Amino acid sequence: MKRRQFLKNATLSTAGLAVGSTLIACAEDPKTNKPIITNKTAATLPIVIATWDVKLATETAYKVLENGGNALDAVEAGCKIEEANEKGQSVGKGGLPDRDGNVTLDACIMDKNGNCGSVVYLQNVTHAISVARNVMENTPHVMLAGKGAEQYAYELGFKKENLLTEASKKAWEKWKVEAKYKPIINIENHDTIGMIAIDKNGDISGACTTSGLAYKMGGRVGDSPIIGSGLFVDNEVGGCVATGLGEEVVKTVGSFLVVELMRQGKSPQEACEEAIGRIVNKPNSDYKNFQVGYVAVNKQGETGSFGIHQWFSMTKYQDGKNENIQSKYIVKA
Ligand code: SD4
Repeated sequence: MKRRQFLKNATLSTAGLAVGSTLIACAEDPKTNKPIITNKTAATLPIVIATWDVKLATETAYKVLENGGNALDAVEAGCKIEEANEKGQSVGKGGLPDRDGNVTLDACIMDKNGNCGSVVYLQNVTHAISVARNVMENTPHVMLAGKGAEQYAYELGFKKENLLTEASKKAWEKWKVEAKYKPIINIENHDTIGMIAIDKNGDISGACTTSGLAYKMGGRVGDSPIIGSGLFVDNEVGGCVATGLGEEVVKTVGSFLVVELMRQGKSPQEACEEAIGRIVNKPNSDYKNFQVGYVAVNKQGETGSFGIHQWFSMTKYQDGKNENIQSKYIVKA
């Protein structure tokens, strides 16, 4: 494509542009108001990244994108896979309950235009992420909680289900024998799904869904449904999602922080590392006893991930390749 023709096609904003299925970095020169093509990274679109080893979820999302679907449809479809997976004990059906035996879900979603929707403390409905999307698209609100969120889900036609599976009930009963209330994430076994996708147009959306911290206090809400903490997307910069001990993510507004650091020029990897640094470098941080992990992607299609503990990973689907990648970390297993 000739440069003049490219400029004609380009939007005059600070943005990455998809040309065919390849992304070219593009920013506006403040003096001339003309786009500068930096060609920093020619990443192939589409891209899907997610927290933990969730290859079926990333594959599902990637297929949506390959078939011409947008990033928002992709992240919703991907997250639904884990919500329906009864074996995953941190998301949707089969999630571990709070200390009273109630499974309560938190989820949020964000689109390329900066719109967002969220549900907190949702019970008896598996697909919290789809309810969150409906809050975003079909209500004047951003967040619905508890009974109100559940009632809204039934109005939309979602069916009432018992989310406490036999396996999760057994695990809770075993926990009750000692019933030690430790607000520390079970670092060996958690798989909240957070996902960011960039579609063929170069547009970014993200989603995050969880049953939260196992055996939490009734009413406890973590980072996952809080825009800016569990998830943040800025279509001009990139997106980030968090997993791990939500309280620590909320205290540092983690995902927003990562995106803002990318806006200032940090790579996704550097931004994730700095955001984890803000947690572990606090005076008296107990970070050896909890996990927090971030995955991020920027508008140029570069990705990064970082966790406090070794057992954090990112799943990435790009160029037809679906891989689970061990994240860099601070504390060795
Ligand atoms: C929370 N961040 O509720 C969630 C838990 C989590 O994998 O990520 N589990 O704090």
